[in-house]
Amino acid sequence: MKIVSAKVFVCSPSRNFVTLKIETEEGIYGIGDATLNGRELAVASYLEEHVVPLLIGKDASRIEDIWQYLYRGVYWRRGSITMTAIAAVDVALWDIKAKQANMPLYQLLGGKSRDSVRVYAHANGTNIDHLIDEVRQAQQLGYSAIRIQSGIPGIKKTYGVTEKGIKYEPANASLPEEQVWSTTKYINHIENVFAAIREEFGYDLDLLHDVHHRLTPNEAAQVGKILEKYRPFWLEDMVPAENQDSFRLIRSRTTAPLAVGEVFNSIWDCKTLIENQLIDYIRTTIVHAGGITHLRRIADLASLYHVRTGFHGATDLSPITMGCALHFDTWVPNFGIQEHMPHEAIVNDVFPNDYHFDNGYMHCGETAGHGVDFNEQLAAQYPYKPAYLPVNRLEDGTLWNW
Ligand code: KDG
Ligand code: MG
Repeated sequence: MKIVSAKVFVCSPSRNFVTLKIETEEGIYGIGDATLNGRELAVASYLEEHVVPLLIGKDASRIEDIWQYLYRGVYWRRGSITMTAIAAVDVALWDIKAKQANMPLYQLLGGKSRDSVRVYAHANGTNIDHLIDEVRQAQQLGYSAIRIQSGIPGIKKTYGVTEKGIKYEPANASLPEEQVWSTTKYINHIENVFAAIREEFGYDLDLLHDVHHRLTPNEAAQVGKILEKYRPFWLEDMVPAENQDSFRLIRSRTTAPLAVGEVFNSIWDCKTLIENQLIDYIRTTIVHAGGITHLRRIADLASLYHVRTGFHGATDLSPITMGCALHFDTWVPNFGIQEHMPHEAIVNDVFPNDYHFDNGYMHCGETAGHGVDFNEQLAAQYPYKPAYLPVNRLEDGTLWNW
């Protein structure tokens, strides 16, 4: 199973995606996602300049050894660019191995732990009435878990809340848009949001909420205390987590379940959080944390401490990551929930895939491999466009966390 070529593609069918295709002497190929929103070309160049030359001639079946080669064999370990590049290689190699075995990926991982994968939807309202409409629409599609985000009175634009009709804020500015944040205005409003949704829909619906790193640990503890009586499924990314110990303060003051980790890129970013049971859900994804090989280690560590998975699944992760995540979710014993934001039709045309949504659950499909392909000719019609996510400032102009 000698690797004879590895090619990197950057395309933009509605948003940017970086894709790695590895081919073997036997003609079996594998596809990996290498998309890092807003920093796409850095990963593409890392792969092209520094990884592809190392892969040619290697045995594609030695997934673990190639992973260690790209991780330990490089003096400069970890970091989002390196770990996204390693993930792309790893996923492409698992795809090849599963195709060679003529099995869907979940079978290679150990087989099914469940019949289907529970997913949560996004509901974003510019105000509470709009949010109620969005929650109702998601419920009608069959979702029983919904992430709720609301515009905040007095703030022009709030993270995660888009114009009516647009499902998600795209990274679409050629320079970052600047937005404003006020913790006081947010804390004054957030209880009204949860109270209104519970009043309208009752307690059968699981509600999730993402704070996107905006708070300090003490403010996060206050929000947890305010919201815990509305029984959130989880509160996500309440604080930036570089200082993992800061979660002790939040944890000691609230029983609201905590989720974190979509920006993490290795097991070392969540070791303290997991071993000290400071979180309930780990959101670190296959594409940004070294692929399936490394995510298995994170999930196994988490399982020792009653921490469950809740993979990031926003539309800036390509369908390759979604397909792989669904295979992983089908197998992993300590599965919690999977984020689901449907891609636009053109994205599914460029990345034909075998997964499907049905009444609040997803199914990974039975195609050999991870079930996601890449249409190179179609992709070539959508060249890369520079695009940034917004940045965030406090009302006095201080740069704040995104
Ligand atoms: O690239 C950033 C997005 O993926 C992120 O803003 C989405 O927070 C997010 C989520 O929970 O889906
Ligand atoms: Mg998030």
